[in-house]
Amino acid sequence: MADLPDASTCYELLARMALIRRFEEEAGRQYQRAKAGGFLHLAIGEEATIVGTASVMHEEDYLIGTYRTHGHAIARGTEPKHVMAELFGRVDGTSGGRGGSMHIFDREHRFMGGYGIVGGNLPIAAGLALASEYKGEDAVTVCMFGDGASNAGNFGETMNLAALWSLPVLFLVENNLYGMGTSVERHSAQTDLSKKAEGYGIPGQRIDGMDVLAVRESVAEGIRLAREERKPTLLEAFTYRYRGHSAADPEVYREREEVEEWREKDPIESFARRCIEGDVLGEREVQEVRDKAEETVLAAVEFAEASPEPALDTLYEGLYAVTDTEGWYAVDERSPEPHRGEREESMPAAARELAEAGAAYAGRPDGPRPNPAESGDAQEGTEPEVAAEREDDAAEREEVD
Ligand SMILES: Cc1ncc(C[n+]2csc(CCOP(=O)(O)OP(=O)(O)O)c2C)c(N)n1
Ligand SMILES: [Mg+2]
Repeated sequence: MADLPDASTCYELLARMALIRRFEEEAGRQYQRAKAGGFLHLAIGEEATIVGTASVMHEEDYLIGTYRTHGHAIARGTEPKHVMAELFGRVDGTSGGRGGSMHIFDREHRFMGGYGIVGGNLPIAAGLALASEYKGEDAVTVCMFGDGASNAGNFGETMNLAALWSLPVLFLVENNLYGMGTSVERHSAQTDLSKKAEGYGIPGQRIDGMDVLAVRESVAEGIRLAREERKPTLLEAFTYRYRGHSAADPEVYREREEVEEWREKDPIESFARRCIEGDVLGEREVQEVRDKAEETVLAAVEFAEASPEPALDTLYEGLYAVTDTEGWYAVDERSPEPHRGEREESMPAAARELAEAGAAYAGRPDGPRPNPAESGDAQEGTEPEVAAEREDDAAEREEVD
């Protein structure tokens, strides 16, 4: 077991964990009151993994996580009131109120999200590390993701490039034993997740994610290896979420006894006890930590309530869209223009023509194949023609109406 650090470090670790716990309990309550919209994934129980990791990162390092990251942002230094305002969809939220719970983002504190696609943050982490490399920065990227995410295809792609290019990155699996309602034994052939990147040349280590000091020790070494030796590592931290996967989870996949067993290892209670028994903190200081957390969180709710909703005329701000293309934008090997079928909603005539051509072909497999490379509008559709076709379509729609 790692030795207790000095009193002020212990105080700070305990305070950060207690703040995140209280914040998330309140977030859950506000969600029930319909003050926070969208989805809500709480990491109650996982505070030691989160705080232990962030506490040994340098200011210039990057952290990227998943959709369960209110605590990660707070651990990185984001003010709780801005996270709460984001949950409330208000302008003072970390993403201007446009992202909500899954998209907390704070560039100033180098917290790079907040990512809703399972495993989607992995390649981004490699990209951040590559960017630091290009810029000659000393920064290390820490990428945290779930046990379920270790099955995503881009896990392998990311590990390969991270090792091949000697990127300054540390990967940390928050193994809370479940991907939604599916246990690790049922979702991963290799249940020792720390071994999952070995074949790519990335060594791994299993750690106790409920022990903030154990997490600190291993993460600090992983970060050192990344920073000084350009060697990525994969840490597997065993942790547990006491609440359901999201706010709506009947939790039929686990026994109450299992949750109770893990509650015995509560990362905050156990660390507070250790600090008191080790004579590093007193009962009074532990209570002070709780009181301060309460105060900060209640102030965060008040702040979020008072923050206005984004103005309606800013609805389209911050959106990326290819403005001269209808439908979604498609690029293929033929040409970069949009292709037939991709405008079907606004061009029913073109869509019908295409469908008829397909049906004709289906009936005559040996007959002439409609070839979009020759007959597609990328080749033949000049702008005026396309505009004329749209007008026809519009006229047709009016007739139907
Ligand atoms: C690519 C993708 N597939 C499926 C989902 C739906 N989904 C959301 S969370 C989740 C489970 C992920 O589990 P894990 O990686 O262990 O993270 P945890 O929720 O336990 O923190 C799934 C399958 C998604 N968001 N993205
Ligand atoms: Mg999980």
